[in-house]
Amino acid sequence: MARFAISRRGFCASLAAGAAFGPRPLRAAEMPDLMAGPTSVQIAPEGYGKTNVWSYGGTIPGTPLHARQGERLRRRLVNELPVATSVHWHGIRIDNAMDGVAGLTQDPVAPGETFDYDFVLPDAGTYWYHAHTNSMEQVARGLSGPLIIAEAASDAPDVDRDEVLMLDDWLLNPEDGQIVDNFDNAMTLSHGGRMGNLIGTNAQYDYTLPVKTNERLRLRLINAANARIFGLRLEGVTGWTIALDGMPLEEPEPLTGPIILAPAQRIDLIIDVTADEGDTAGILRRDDEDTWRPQAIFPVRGRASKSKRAAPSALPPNPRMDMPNLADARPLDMPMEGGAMGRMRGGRMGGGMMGFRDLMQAGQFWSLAGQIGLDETPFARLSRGEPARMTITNDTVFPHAMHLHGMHFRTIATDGTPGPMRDTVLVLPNEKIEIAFTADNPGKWLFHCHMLGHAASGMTTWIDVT
Ligand SMILES: [Cu+2]
Repeated sequence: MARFAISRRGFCASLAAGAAFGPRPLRAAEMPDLMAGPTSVQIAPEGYGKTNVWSYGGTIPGTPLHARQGERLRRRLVNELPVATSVHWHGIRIDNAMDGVAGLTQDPVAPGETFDYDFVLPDAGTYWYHAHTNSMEQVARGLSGPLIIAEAASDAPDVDRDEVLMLDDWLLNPEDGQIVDNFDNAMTLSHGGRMGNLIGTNAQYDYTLPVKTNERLRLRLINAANARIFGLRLEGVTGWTIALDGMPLEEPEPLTGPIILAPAQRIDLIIDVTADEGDTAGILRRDDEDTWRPQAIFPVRGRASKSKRAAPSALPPNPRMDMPNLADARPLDMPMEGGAMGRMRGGRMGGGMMGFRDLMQAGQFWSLAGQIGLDETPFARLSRGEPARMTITNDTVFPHAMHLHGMHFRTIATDGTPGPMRDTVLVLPNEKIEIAFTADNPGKWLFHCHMLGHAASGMTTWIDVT
């Protein structure tokens, strides 16, 4: 398990000592490497060989990063890929310079070069990290990993085990089991996005986790897929949702209906295994034919020593979870247009107006508030601390998972009730939703669709907080 070999105090003391003699390079223990490079892993079923992928640390999912709330995370990205890259720390309310968005917060890191990521972790919870340079290709090739921030030891929930389940899909050539490399396929960009033909958990299509009757587990589900929305239900367990996108719910919510997990979203569950020894519990996924297939198989082997427990209590809240001040909030309007079967006539791009036909020629299919792709001018400029409420209207026939960098938001129901804090919200076709947040983190923050092909073909904009 990757943990810091040096305490924060120790690090500051060593920096102070070093300062007397001028700057010196950080030692490896203080800035561990995060290697991004090509490797091959067995993800395809038996009979196929290994699949060539790009990964962090040589594994899929990438090296799991673990730290404790309030600590600093330090990693030296070492780019051993044949292409430039950068790392985004998804959901971390981070120092803007460390956000990893090539072209907005940093230059892309060229092959053979390094970049030092060093930032504070204000929140406990389930996060993830992934490439944010040509992410539609780099994430699909495997560049993502879990980032788990533990609560203070005294606040951690009482569970027997804590498991990370990274859900993903892979588009593999059925002939040779290699990744299909038509990442900018106009058909997928203008429709629902790149869907894999091999779906798995932690890069195993038959992921199996043996459990015991009455065992209590914390499950951290992360949707790392490019475009797939997972519809899930659990069997053989009773469960509660305790956090969404890293942020604790005020009260654990009993699991009744299915779980919808859009790309980049996370959900933390507490589950108690109710199935008997010899039975199978698990997580089922609804497939395109509306049948339920196993996403994670939990064979029940033995009985935990403890009997059935009381319902879990809530996680301790993270800092800065106050409700945004809706009365004084700046209204922002975010219509989403485009895609196949859409009504988009054209939009602003590169400082001028372009018609839909020209946009299609340029491989661009979507707009956010009339703008196609990242522009020099932000979608909105907010003062630090200013509350904002944004109406997002999906005028397309496809769902979109909208992600705000640097700050979490709350959805606001039509009756004004604020929902849980999230960093990614699913907006269904023809749906209109409202989100509200306090612009309490200065910097240039991306706002984009996390269907990564949509982001690459128009659905990317930014908000400037000064
Ligand atoms: Cu989208």
